[in-house]
Amino acid sequence: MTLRADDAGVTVHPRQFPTNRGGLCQKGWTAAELLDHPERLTTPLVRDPATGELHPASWDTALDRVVAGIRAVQDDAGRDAVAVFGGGGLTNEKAYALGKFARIGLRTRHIDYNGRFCMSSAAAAGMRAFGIDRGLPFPLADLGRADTLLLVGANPAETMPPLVRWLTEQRRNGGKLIVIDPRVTATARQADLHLQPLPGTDLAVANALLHIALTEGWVDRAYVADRTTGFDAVRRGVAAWWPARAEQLSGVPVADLEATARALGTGGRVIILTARGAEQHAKGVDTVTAYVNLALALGLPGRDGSGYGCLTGQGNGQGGREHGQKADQLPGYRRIDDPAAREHVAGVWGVPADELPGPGVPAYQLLDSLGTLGGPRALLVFGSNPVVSAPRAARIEGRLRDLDLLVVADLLLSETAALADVVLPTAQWAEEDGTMTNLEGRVLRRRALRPPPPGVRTDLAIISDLAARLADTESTDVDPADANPARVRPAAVAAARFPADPAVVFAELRRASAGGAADYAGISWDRIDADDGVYWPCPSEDGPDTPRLFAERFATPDGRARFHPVDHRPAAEEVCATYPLHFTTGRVLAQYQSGTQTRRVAALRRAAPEAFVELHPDLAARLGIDDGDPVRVTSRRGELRAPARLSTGIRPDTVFAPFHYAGAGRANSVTNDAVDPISGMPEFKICAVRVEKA
Ligand SMILES: Nc1nc2c(c(=O)[nH]1)N[C@H]1C(S)=C(S)[C@@H](COP(=O)(O)OP(=O)(O)OC[C@H]3O[C@@H](n4cnc5c(=O)[nH]c(N)nc54)[C@H](O)[C@@H]3O)O[C@H]1N2
Ligand SMILES: Nc1nc2c(c(=O)[nH]1)N[C@H]1C(S)=C(S)[C@@H](COP(=O)(O)OP(=O)(O)OC[C@H]3O[C@@H](n4cnc5c(=O)[nH]c(N)nc54)[C@H](O)[C@@H]3O)O[C@H]1N2
Ligand SMILES: [Mo]
Repeated sequence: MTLRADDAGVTVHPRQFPTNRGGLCQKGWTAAELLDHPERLTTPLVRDPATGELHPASWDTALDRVVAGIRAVQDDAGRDAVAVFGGGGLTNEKAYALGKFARIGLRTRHIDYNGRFCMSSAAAAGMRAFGIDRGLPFPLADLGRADTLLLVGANPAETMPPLVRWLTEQRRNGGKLIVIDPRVTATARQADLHLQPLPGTDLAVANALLHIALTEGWVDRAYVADRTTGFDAVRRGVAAWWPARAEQLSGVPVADLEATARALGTGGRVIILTARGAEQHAKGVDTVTAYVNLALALGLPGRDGSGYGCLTGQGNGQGGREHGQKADQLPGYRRIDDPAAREHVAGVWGVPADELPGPGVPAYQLLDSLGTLGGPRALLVFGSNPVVSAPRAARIEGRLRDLDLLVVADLLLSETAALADVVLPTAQWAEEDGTMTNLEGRVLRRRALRPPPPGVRTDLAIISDLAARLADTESTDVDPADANPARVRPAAVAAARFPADPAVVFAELRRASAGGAADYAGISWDRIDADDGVYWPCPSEDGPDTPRLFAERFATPDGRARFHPVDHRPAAEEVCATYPLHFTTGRVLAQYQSGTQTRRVAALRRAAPEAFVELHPDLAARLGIDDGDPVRVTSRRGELRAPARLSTGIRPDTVFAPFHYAGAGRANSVTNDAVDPISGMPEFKICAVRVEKA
């Protein structure tokens, strides 16, 4: 199968590749249509203060405006008055350059990225249990061999179509697929067993599953004794989660809990995977931890063909979280508050370690502080559209409007770019080289197929240009205590520090990551080509890479995995008489993320033209709503208007909407901005609403 997008000059053809076996989803093969889309940005835009409108401008004008704006707020309010917001779709090279630019170009502590809305709960749970965060600690192909595969809050049939081949293979091999989702999704329809809990009750379900495994004697005592610590507290905690109690809370029948526990506890090769349905909660870290506890008690992690993993979402969801876009992080998955990490990275960057700022704050907290007293007054956005994708989006939209300076680098005029003072047109996937790291921790090449359109620069070139201009205008009165001549950086030095060539950036990333958890030191572009991808950690060029983690030890100081006792707690917002229904959100096959790109592709627009509100026919009847009727979903924060879509596949106490749309159909007008205390993950997957015919 080879598909060619009209006039794009680029042909996207699936090739035989071990990860997806040549599979490519509809979004993949229509992506070429965007390359020469009429709405593609090909010139910078600058807002005219008199008219308030965006006008085309030269790169010089646009970049001068950015630099003047940054200088103004930093001179007035200090370096942290400028913030950077990145994205998990950026290549490793860009994510790395952006983190470095924030820390030593802008010298601000404020950088975070949309992965906080995506991967952060599973990442934090993985770190605390295993001492490392790699989505899958084993190759994807293991899924096809699993006797039992449990998917918790994941709908790969719509969100990761290439992965479905492994599910099919698993079934063909006689394996059992169990899906936990409040909706009968395309994935749940393929399952042998579908558990349909109330949103936000996955933790209780996991504790009950472990309770049953303990009662039935399915816990792997030898593994627990040899390879883990902390089981006793977990055992005591789950003692209170007898199955009938979990049924009462979640609505999952005891018989289904027992059947699931049996399949996991007696299944041979067993894999447990979580995705956003379980993770995007104010208790996301604890919920993932409950499934990790279950996996550890059954002796799965590190056992051949078994384990726990998280289905990483964005194009570079894994690599994007390793090289310094996170508020608390330096390249190689190092911590910015670790003195040894600071020394190492500052050495690679050629600055004194004490010049590196400290940790910033997680994404939602950052966005919510913009333009407020003491908060950042300028924001640079690369690869995200928070006006659509942030929780409680109307409030965040207001924060963005309060900024002195909003700069957005994008290929299209996203809803966030439309609010910007300066919009910088950037290259996209087919127009630049780089690397991405997939959910298996496998570093892959992304190749330029053609140059960017005239007038468009790559993100790396934009960062390089900005660094040079900032150095040129560096004022010594930013911080008089720092007026040290050794720190003055002329433009040429700054530009050399921020090379625009991705190959040069990758070479530096390798050195910066050396010795870190996500060690890329031994990964060269040539080796990636030769081996069809290289799994980190890979510390030396002539040494092996690491397709499988945990076979002998975990990445903790004592080599043992750590149990953590976790208990169910209610959602941050519970239903009440005024807001009696549960609202949850997610994705549809034909739209991607905030929709900037996919809402502009005709075939995808036809397939999924507008937002909808999915509700059960019994609920609809009670509310006097027919299929297709316009409905209003209201929460304490705002409302969403979209046509009703009746489905017996959803619980009658829960309504669902996709989050891909802007305007009246924006699901995030309704969502709750409560966040997980450990990961900073917002509670996208549950809040309380009222539904009416509009
Ligand atoms: N088509 C398409 N594919 C995508 C994307 C896209 O936007 N569109 N985005 C990519 C990205 S960045 C990501 S992160 C992944 C996300 O991939 P998934 O995690 O598979 O996607 P979601 O639809 O957000 O959530 C999965 C399921 O969680 C269920 N759910 C809701 N609340 C709960 C709950 O409380 N408990 C449980 N157990 N389930 C619940 C929803 O009904 C939904 O079916 O997809 C990636 N792939
Ligand atoms: N209610 C609700 N909200 C959610 C979720 C949910 O399940 N429910 N899921 C959350 C999740 S998991 C995620 S990942 C976020 C995603 O939401 P966002 O962070 O908004 O991510 P995208 O929509 O992918 O935005 C990417 C933007 O960057 C642009 N872009 C693409 N490639 C590049 C590039 O290389 N460089 C630059 N400079 N720009 C580029 C695109 O055109 C687009 O405008 O949404 C979160 N929001
Ligand atoms: Mo995501």
